[in-house]
Amino acid sequence: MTQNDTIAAIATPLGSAGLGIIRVSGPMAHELGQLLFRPVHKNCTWQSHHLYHGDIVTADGTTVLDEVLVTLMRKPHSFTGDDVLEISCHGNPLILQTILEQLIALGCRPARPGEFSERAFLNGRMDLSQAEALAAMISAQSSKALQIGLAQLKGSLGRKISSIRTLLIEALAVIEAAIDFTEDVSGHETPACPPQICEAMTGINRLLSTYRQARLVTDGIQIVITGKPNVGKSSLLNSLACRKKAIVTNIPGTTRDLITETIQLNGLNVHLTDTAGIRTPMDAIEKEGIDLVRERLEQADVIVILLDGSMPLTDEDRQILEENQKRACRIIIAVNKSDLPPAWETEKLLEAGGPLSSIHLLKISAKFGDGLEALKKALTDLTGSGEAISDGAMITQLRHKLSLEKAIARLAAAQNCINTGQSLEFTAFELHEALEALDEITGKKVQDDILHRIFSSFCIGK
Ligand SMILES: Nc1nc2c(ncn2[C@@H]2O[C@H](COP(=O)(O)OP(=O)(O)OP(=O)(O)O)[C@@H](O)[C@H]2O)c(=O)[nH]1
Ligand SMILES: [Mg+2]
Repeated sequence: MTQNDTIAAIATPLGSAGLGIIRVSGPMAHELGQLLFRPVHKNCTWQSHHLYHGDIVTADGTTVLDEVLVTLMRKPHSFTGDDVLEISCHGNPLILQTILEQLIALGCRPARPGEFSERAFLNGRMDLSQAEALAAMISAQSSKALQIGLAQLKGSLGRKISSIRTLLIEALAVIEAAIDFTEDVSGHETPACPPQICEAMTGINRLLSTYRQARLVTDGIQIVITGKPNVGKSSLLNSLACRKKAIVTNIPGTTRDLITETIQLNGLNVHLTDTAGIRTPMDAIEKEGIDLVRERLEQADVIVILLDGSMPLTDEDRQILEENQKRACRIIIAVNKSDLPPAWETEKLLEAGGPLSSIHLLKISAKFGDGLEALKKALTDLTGSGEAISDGAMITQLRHKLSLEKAIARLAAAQNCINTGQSLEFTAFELHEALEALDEITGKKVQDDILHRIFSSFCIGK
């Protein structure tokens, strides 16, 4: 890849819209602007970051293509750090495509996916975690995911990594000074483990602990509704989704497949799954449906076990409760049909003790909506995903998680080297390796193929 060529791409989605933007980056940006743009006012001086009004014409200057606004952003104060020209035209794909073709005819190259961001990274305009945040923000599906992306874009993760890095450099300085000293003086004592190593490990562990929550925010929460037939699972899905998504009848065994619906709850995406009622299957189809439920329960972040409060509990109910005891930390028991006279005392359920005793227990009416607000609150409370995000230093990418785990392992090895009195060179080596693992996150040190993989997953024009 060379940064000496000039790249161009349509930066807005293809389709009819009020406006569309073409982005050009590279040394020819200014010249291309001069060649294709006819300003309305003759005093167009191409001052950086100024908006000019005029027409875009064909490369041979004979035909006007559109009336536009153009901006030149001179390096290094641009998104990519190179000269950038942005042409804001009318959002017709034909216009956008024709302007792009004129730019290419004059020597521009069509940009690859993510190439603008890649240049921004290579020019030091952002670190790799910020570039990744940008991509995450563009594809964010919920307001909370956007919030995390924005914080990371503002450099929250990069700053946190940088402060941990500083600790390791300090620790390394102590170890390297001790190495020099032992070379000069014999009969030395092994130094104590620099406290910065322990501090850095705490910081990394704190970041790692944000991963699960951040993934819930970015990917959404998987909620599975289970229970025996006819307790009202499909009615609950419909009520939460505010539409008739699943068939509801009074015939037990109505639902056989998994039925999914995504709703927004507290700024989060919540993926609800309604399932076949669990009982001894009547036929092969029902058996298949029940097998699917068991599979889906394994992947659920939260399980809603629905019981029918208007009918006595049965062995089927008890079996479902028992089967899910091991998942007690992510269970909500909702006792449905609270609009009907109760057939048993709900609270008694928890008195038996055991893992279920600390569980969320709610009374609801899926049909009439009673208790659904409390249920929604319990759903987000249980995942901890409704909590406000403080300084935004969270990790959302598996790549970051793996690098942090690598760093922790290296630091543990460094501690072990010191504690077991091994040569200090080994400790220094482990600290260097930990630093490299951290540098993979911000991109200070990262292999080309990883870079390529990251940026090629971006959209064109970004
Ligand atoms: N009174 C009352 N009836 C309800 C309530 N929720 C569901 N029902 C009724 O219970 C029956 C079964 O409801 P469904 O939502 O189909 O139950 P399900 O658990 O999905 O049943 P399967 O798909 O067969 O497993 C229907 O007649 C519903 O109208 C409720 O809150 N109150
Ligand atoms: Mg159903």
